[in-house]
Amino acid sequence: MDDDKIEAAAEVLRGAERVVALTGAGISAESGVPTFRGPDGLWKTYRAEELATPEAFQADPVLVWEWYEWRRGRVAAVEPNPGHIVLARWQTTFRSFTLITQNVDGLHAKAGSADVVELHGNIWKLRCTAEGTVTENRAHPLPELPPRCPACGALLRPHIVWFGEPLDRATLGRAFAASEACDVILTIGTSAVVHPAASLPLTAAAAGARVIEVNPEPTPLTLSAHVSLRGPSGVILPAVDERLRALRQA
Ligand code: BV8
Repeated sequence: MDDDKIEAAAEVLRGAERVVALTGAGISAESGVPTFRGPDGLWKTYRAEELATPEAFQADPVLVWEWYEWRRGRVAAVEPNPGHIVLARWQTTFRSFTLITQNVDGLHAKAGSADVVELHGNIWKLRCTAEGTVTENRAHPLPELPPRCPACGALLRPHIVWFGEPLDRATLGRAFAASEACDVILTIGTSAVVHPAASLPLTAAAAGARVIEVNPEPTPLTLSAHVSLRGPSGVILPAVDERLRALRQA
């Protein structure tokens, strides 16, 4: 861990009033949730881009549901890690703090974060393919695959944004508005290749915000980052938080 960079990040955050954090699969890696592009990202032989599409669901809803059931099982068995917990604490540390996630695992809420902007949906929510009604269902395993709507009998699908599908307009609007108005944006555990999520930090930087990146690997965002912290977020974020509190007490 590079102490100078931890210090630099804490210094940037010390004077910040409006802070945004954008997270990806990497923040849940230390909890045991597989990332998409990491070594454990594959399910059987499929890539996410193959299964997380309306075409895949149309072609074989049972296969797609088996994949989500496997992920629901993995997520149900794990707990938030110190990275999630620091971000939950930061919602009361700054005058305004907006937590935007690409993750569908719900671990931010489980760590105590309220009002999380879930760009790509939530794995514990199901949607009726006929009526569009969304229900929360945490049963694992689901009694029947594919699950059916109790009201009309139509197929239920995960309430998740698949590749080629638009994000919810209000949710995306909130994310861009917060990014345009922030002093600092943190990008944590994301490979920054999936859009429109990956353009949020660029939007913030273009509006004058400082960018702090947390990732063991460099990403397309590293060049735009004022501070790029190399390491696992479950270790880096508590270290930054500790320095920040010391600086604020000083
Ligand atoms: C749309 C839900 C249009 C599913 C997901 C512009 C340019 C190029 C392509 C496009 C573009 N605009 C649109 C596209 C197409 C596409 C896209 O971006 N494709 C990519 C692959 C190039 N985007 C879309 O299709 C979007 N929709 O554009 O609709 C439209 C508009 C109007 C009308 C009709 C259509 C929808 C995108 C959302 C898809 N759904 N998730 C599910 O989860 O089942 S995306 C999914 O993949 C995740 O949610 C996430 O967003 C992404 C994975 O990225 P990461 O989270 O970053 O994870 P990854 O594994 O890649 O990286 C992990 C990182 O963590 C690594 O860097 C690693 O080093 C790091 N790490 C590892 N361990 C740790 C760590 N970091 C910290 N600590 C650790 N311990």
